[in-house]
Amino acid sequence: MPGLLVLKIFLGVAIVAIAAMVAMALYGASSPVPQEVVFSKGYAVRRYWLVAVLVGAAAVFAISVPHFPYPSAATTGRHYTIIARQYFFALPAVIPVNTPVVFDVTSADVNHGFGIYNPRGRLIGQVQAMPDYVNHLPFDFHVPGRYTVRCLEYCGIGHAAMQGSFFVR
Ligand SMILES: [Cu+2]
Repeated sequence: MPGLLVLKIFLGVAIVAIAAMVAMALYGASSPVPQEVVFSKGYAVRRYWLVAVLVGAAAVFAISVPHFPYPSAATTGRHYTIIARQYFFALPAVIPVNTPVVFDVTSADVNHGFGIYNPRGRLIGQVQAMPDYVNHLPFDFHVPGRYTVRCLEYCGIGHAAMQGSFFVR
């Protein structure tokens, strides 16, 4: 019963939110706090807040950027040109297994999506196919089989049927 669970969560959050608003209204109604008190308490924290946020953001940036999931050498490998158009893909018939390849993906008309699905039907990679622009998608297939390509961006009336396939062997 997911609907009942959602209702319970909604009611729980709503009760907490209403209780918080009532508490704030009661607190505000008691006695006005002088502006100097608000300044000395709140602004003391605010003075260091920007520095803390900047230091934290810089630390997260420095830690996470080296682990960015895209390879830096995106153009090493055998190149295959992929042209998407309404409503099909011009694809190579066979891609070699265990070989670094690069899909050079573009479009002949409007924006499309180039989504690769493995033989088990799981999406394993995707990139935009854009007119007058080439996106490079590096790949290394380790499992032979029939891979399906589907358009992942609505591109017109035939979008839902826009797919193709290639073999990895
Ligand atoms: Cu499409």
